[in-house]
Amino acid sequence: MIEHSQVYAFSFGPLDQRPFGPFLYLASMHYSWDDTIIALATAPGVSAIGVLRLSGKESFGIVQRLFPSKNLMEQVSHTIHVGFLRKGEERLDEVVLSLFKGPNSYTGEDVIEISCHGSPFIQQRIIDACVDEGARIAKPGEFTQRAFLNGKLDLAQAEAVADLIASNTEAARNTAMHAMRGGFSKVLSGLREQMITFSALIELELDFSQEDVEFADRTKFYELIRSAEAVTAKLVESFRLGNVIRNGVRTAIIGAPNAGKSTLLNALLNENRAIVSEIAGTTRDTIEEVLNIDGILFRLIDTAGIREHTTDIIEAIGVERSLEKLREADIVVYLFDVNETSVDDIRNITTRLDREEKKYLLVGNKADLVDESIVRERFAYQAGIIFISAKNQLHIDVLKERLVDMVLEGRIGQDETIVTNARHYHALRQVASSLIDIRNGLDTGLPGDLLALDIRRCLHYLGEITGEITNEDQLDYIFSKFCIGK
Ligand SMILES: Nc1nc2c(ncn2[C@@H]2O[C@H](COP(=O)(O)OP(=O)(O)OP(=O)(O)O)[C@@H](O)[C@H]2O)c(=O)[nH]1
Ligand SMILES: [Mg+2]
Repeated sequence: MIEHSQVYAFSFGPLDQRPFGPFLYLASMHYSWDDTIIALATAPGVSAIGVLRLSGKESFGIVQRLFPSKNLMEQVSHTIHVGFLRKGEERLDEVVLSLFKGPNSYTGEDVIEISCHGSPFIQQRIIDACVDEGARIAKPGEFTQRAFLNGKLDLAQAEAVADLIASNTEAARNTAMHAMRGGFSKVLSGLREQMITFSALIELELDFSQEDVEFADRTKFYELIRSAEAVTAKLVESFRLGNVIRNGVRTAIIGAPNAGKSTLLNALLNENRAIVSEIAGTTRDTIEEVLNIDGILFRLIDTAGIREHTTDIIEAIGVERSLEKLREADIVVYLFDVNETSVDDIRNITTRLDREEKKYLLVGNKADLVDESIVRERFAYQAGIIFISAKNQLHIDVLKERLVDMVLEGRIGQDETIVTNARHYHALRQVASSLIDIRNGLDTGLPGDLLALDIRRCLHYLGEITGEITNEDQLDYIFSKFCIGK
């Protein structure tokens, strides 16, 4: 079904020595498909307008047969045209056509977008008519897959398109947008190019192995590997933040019974979500709610108050769950009643949280019942405690700010490259480990041919991220997770 006009094999050393099996090594290519695909590009359901998109060789031919009032092939690319779509005598709808002639289109092929009325019935009639004329319903992500295969986007950028569509917070949108514009790819392809240069020189040495020459300057290469390791480590580390941006920050509110955890949850959400009472042990099960603060999604978890010795079985189960939530949390908000808590209690708690290697915030509640300055003085040894009154909504904004700071740690500039994609993360970890092997190889004076093998492994995984090296199954899998019409 696919016919490719130019495919260049791209590898280092003889093709039969390629170490990673049946991969497509892509350098520069242009695909053209026999079939023309169609899908609804806007959300299904009733709306003001809906957009249908066609891509492929026959786009113009298919729409032309339904749109008799103008000769579409004679029109200039990137223009719009109003008229009726007809099937035989029947008028399907009055529509606006946007014409994009390849290669200057999203997919690189001839593309037509049909803006029609937003009735699912009309949209289906138009899709059926196009299918009758020879179009095929697109698979999920197929438009973007074609864009990728035509070199319009690299794989990391294409995946960012999916992230962008799925993003539901400001922070998620920013990272996806940055990746889509190629921020991530730029870092990696820069690295890859430098590695390729060295790799080529080392491969060249192999051809002259009898003569004992060194073309590749080992000291320079060593420097390159060092800086590559630093870049990769930063990217790998950014995944934790990336993950959090995509999926939300798990924030567990932990503390003794009656500390005011449920009251705090309600104050943060600004609604009466959890039951509050003066009876210790009110919350038995955990309650989860999401909250967007400054574009970051927090998954707030209210837990059962933790006390060491409880005779109530249900409460004991609740406590067990709280401890579990504590272990799973990205951030722990440790809430305590300033009137009931001693300095020693706080010391014990911080030792425990430090031991669990948890990020935590210490929050002293019920500050309304005492003179705040006295309390501040009492806990002065422990920096960074936030004093609030959950009940009176006092300093809740300070707590929110601190939560955001804690996630970002001042790191997220608009242009910061953050890895949000698990596939990239796993490939980057492989890159990191092969860089260590290369460095060790240089340290121990490993022969060129073995060094070359490690370098190839590293290049392979770098290329996997941007899609310079992919296999077809993997591509199908990646694009199948897109929505239809994209
Ligand atoms: N004065 C004052 N009372 C508060 C404050 N926050 C909570 N309370 C009261 O403290 C009591 C316990 O509050 P909850 O929110 O149910 O406490 P909890 O930590 O969820 O308790 P458990 O679910 O039993 O672990 C209630 O009577 C609240 O009204 C506060 O800031 N000031
Ligand atoms: Mg509670």
